[in-house]
Amino acid sequence: MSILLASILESPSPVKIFTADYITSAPSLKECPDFQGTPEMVLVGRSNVGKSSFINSMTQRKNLARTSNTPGKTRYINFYSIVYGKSGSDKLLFVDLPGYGYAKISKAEQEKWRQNLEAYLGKRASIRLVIQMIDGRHGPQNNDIQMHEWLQFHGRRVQVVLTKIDKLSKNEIAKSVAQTARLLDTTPEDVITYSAETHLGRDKAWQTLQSVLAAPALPFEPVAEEGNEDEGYLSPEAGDYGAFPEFGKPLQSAD
Ligand SMILES: Nc1nc2c(ncn2[C@@H]2O[C@H](COP(=O)(O)OP(=O)(O)OP(=O)(O)O)[C@@H](O)[C@H]2O)c(=O)[nH]1
Ligand SMILES: [Mg+2]
Repeated sequence: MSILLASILESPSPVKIFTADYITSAPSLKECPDFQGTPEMVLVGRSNVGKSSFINSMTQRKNLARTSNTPGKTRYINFYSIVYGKSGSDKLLFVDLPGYGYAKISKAEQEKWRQNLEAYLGKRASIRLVIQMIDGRHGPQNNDIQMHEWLQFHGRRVQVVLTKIDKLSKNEIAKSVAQTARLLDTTPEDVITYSAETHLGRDKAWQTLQSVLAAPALPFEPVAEEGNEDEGYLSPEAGDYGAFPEFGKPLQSAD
């Protein structure tokens, strides 16, 4: 086999996107439409980490999701419908969430968002994967670790993505991956490094989404109402993981 042919076979061609459309924004779980089981791929992470930019990069659209230098741009639970694949028969939803760790909103609003997102992430049956985004320059912060543990404890499949790696050297990327794997108790191979500027990591991210969709969904039990100790949600064993990250918590380094 020629070297050229071998390299073409090895590097997958970018996933073909047929349509990528904004569908709706829901203020809370109750207002989220029923998409008849269409799998939801949910973006979580601190404010300004690059969640909306990731959606634009993955869908090869410049302005599908609203991005901004000002943290706190994304409000509500935003649904984007994507039709992709060889023949355009595959469909998924990207769900863009407000970022946590943004201190400049009122206490009341922070608490409202914490409750809305906890309910959505804890109870929505059609979530197939939570894509947890972490700024590659800073590594996981305490609220990222808290979110990671909460998601895993509640039976969510989680894919960690390190963002903004175009701002890092190769050496810095390797260090950031190692630190992330250590703090989130995963392996470096399981961490995707991504740049929404250069689209580095896009093929790997799509491969991951496709293999998640090809695998059976994890068995899912919606979390019980907050504060209902009879349901086990706030049982003593759950204590360490029962706390959902606060929205306005000041950023702290975990390392
Ligand atoms: N250099 C670089 N900049 C990025 C990357 N991803 C996002 N940004 C920039 O980071 C800023 C925040 O990006 P957003 O995608 O709006 O972040 P977000 O996580 O959706 O933020 P919130 O909606 O506030 O939670 C914007 O100025 C983006 O252009 C990246 O991979 N590389
Ligand atoms: Mg956003």
